[in-house]
Amino acid sequence: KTNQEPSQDFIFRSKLPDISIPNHLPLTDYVFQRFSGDGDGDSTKTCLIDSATGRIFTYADVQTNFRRIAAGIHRLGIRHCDTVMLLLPNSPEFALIFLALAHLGAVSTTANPFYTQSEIAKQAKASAAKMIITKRCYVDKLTNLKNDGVLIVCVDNNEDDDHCVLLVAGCVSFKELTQADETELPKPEISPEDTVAMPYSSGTTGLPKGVMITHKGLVTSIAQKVDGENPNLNFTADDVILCFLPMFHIFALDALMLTAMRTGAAILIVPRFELKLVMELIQRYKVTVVPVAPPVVLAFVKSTETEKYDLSSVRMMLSGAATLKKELEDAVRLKFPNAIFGQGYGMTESGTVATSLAFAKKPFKTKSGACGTVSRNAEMKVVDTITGVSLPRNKSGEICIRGDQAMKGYLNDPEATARTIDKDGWLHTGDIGFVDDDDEIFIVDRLKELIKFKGYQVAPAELEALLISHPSIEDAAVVAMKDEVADEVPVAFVVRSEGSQLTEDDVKSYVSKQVVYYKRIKMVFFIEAIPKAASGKILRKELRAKLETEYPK
Ligand code: 4UV
Repeated sequence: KTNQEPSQDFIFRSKLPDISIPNHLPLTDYVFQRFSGDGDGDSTKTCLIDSATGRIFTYADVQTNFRRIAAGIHRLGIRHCDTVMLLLPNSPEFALIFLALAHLGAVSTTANPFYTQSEIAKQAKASAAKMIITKRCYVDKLTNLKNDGVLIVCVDNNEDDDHCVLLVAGCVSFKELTQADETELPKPEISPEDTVAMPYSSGTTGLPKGVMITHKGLVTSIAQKVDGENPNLNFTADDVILCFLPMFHIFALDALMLTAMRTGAAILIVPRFELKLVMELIQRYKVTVVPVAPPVVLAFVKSTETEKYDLSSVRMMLSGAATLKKELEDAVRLKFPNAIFGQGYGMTESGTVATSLAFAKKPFKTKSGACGTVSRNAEMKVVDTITGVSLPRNKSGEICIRGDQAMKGYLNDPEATARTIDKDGWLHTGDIGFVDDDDEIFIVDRLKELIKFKGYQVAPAELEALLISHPSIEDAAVVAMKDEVADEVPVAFVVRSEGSQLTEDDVKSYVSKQVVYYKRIKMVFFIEAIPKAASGKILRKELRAKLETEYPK
């Protein structure tokens, strides 16, 4: 319940009691704790299923493979605290290599394999990646990086191809790296404060930044969900958990992949979401847990074919990464009558902020539309966006979170870190919401400039930088426009240079050549000047209001 601390802060906590979290352990030791020594896990159980090929990796296979791959990567010169980019679609290789790098004490910077050459180069350079692990089909986008000395490793390489180092070739011949001897690997000295994962996120403002997530942070985040007598997220060793959400994003990486592994569940890996295929897989593998993002919920709700498949095995559906409308939540429940439906709410920087207590082993009654209740072993407060004063229940303000699960900071950006995590350790999410009388969180708006296209991040500052690099563009601002399918799409306000005849199509095609599909500008509005505050800050609220009044859809 709400505590009134001496500072008069209203602090919200989970209804579940705090637990002891072994966050001194390196990530892989913690995740596979039940499968080592006298642990109660059955190592012959399936851990990973590759839906594309039918390959299966047991818990024993996964551990042997990631240890060998770690030794192989070490042999190639990667050391403790070095950064390696994972540029892979959802696949067992993604999981094995992420675990191998964690085991080695190295850092995985995860990126979308659909990124363009320049998006990949920006992240690889900013993160100082020494190696990029990818597939042959993406190698063409890496030529410049290769010339700059970054080692490119392909998981599906052929022996006769010499422009890449051999890593994994199909399911049987785990070559060079998997043939490495794991006993060769010197025991890595991993500190709980070492970074293990570094996805990129624009956070509350500006360009994408490297989010330093530590071993301690991830262990805490996983434990908050699945450890304890009454786990908040009751995954079990009997579960088959579907993974089509992108593994490079924190939701699938943390709340799905690593969390599932801690519990001994099986993870059915799907390269990308395709409704029919997913329904077929649910039926074939008797999938029990389906983590989703709101556009997937919409696809299920709109489909006229759900009745053709036996979806009755699904007992849990967890949505996150973007706003889910109450009506949609109510509608999807009808399609999965045996499933509990609820939301998780998180942020790359914060770890999981909240998870529905409907998923607990001993569940609580929850409401449709709620984003869950704050995670155990963490604190939450809601602050007035102008005064910073903490607010009581049922009052909307900026959601702040504090706990060991949060990031260490942004790579090489102490200013952005200080803007996000204040001196008292509160991480400011940039989301507006409130906590109701039953401790449930409702997100009502976003203070930050971030745009979310189907849950994917689109940073306005990144697109604005691209736009003003065009010789015929004087100034530009990018804001979100509401969209039924994608939730939000980026649209641009553009000030043409004097005498320029630039058209909407010119602007769109200029941007689309340089960015992944979901960052493409959907509409362009030419205006005289971008409204700005005296500080030079774009007045986005004004532009959003303009969209609603002057350009209604
Ligand atoms: O940084 P990011 O792309 O991160 C995410 C993370 C999502 C989750 C969801 C459930 C989990 O258990 C978990 O560990 C991670 O999306 O974007 C963060 C922003 O996305 C919006 C909100 O604006 C965040 O600051 N967002 C995320 N989840 C929700 C949401 C939600 N359930 N409802 C509304 N907005």
